[in-house]
Amino acid sequence: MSVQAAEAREILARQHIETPSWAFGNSGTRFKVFAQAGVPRDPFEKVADAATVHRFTGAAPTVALHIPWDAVPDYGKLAAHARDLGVGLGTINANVFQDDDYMLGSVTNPDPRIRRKATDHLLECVDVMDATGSRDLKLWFSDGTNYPGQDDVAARQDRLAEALAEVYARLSADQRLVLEYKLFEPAFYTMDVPDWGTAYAHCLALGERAVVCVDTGHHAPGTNIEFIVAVLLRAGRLGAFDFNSRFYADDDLIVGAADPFQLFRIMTEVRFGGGLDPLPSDRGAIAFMLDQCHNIEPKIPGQIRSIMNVQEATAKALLVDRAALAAAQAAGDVLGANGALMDAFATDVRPLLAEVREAAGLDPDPMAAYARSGYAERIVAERVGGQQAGWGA
Ligand code: RM4
Ligand code: MN
Repeated sequence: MSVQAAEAREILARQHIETPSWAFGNSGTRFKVFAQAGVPRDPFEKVADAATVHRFTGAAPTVALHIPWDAVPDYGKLAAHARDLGVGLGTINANVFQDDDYMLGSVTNPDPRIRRKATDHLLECVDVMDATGSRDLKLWFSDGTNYPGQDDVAARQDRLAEALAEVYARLSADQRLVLEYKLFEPAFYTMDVPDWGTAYAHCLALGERAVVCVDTGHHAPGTNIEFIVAVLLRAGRLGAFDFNSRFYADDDLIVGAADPFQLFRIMTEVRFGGGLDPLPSDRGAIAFMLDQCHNIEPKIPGQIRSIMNVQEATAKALLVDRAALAAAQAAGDVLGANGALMDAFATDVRPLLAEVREAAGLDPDPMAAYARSGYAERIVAERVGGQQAGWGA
């Protein structure tokens, strides 16, 4: 085995990808939410499904929560339940986009009462983090305007900065604020955090534990996401990924389904920027997360497939011959340099990943192993009655 393949194996063996609790609940578009049999009724069942994804992939040891979708009276109990099933609770995602009060915005709302209410929710999410031991608070704001003149654009930035500063000050030294941006939707004229530059500017003002989340679905068509990744990594502010695929807008499809080449290019920049290097502790590590909805496909296999797609893109990125690439770049050999990347992308990495799984005591084919396991049939039989979880839009 080449040194390159040996190193790739080692990095792949410890790659972690967080699953989102909401991927296991019912979801849909604004036209229809299709309920699926066996869907979790509560956060405990969501965690059980996340643990099942980890059982077959060995690569998804944590699950992200969304508050209040996953609100429980006792977070210690939920964390213990997760531990019993072999996983941990990860990022806490705040939700200030589903209350009637937030029609004109949450932390940027012109009404100070509503701003207070929204900021208080964010602070409560930090309380949840304290109870779950989570490192990251992920903030995505639906705030924005639909019409020119609707509100003062700069004043909204001031209100946002004020709320973020209050939340940042509440975090402990080992917690991070992860700010996510999105180009448009639900606001269609201005979003208050529309792009990485705005997110980065707020993070710079806050301090070094404020970092940016790149949700791969949250860009204009044709955006060079890997460039953004390289720039943020260089600045030490790439905090997290929300992985998903888009054909048109924020489609939330399985990562790597629409454009595996783009995912490869992203993971290549992550590797080059040191984002896959071993760290002394997990404190500064990039959070690789899925943020997806499985509207028409079964959810647990959808998550397993997503993990495998990220692993494949990562494996290909790790197989780029960096020495050959650097030599070609230094010599101004445009086609040679491009060829070094394309050779890696063209490699079938599935046998390598199968070996990595077998070495970890896993089935080399997680999709087939899950299908054989009977888990899908069991949850359909057991989860009868009650109210299925869903994102409630
Ligand atoms: C948003 C954003 C957030 C996610 C919600 C459900 O579009 O991507 O990360 O928490 O959707
Ligand atoms: Mn997201």
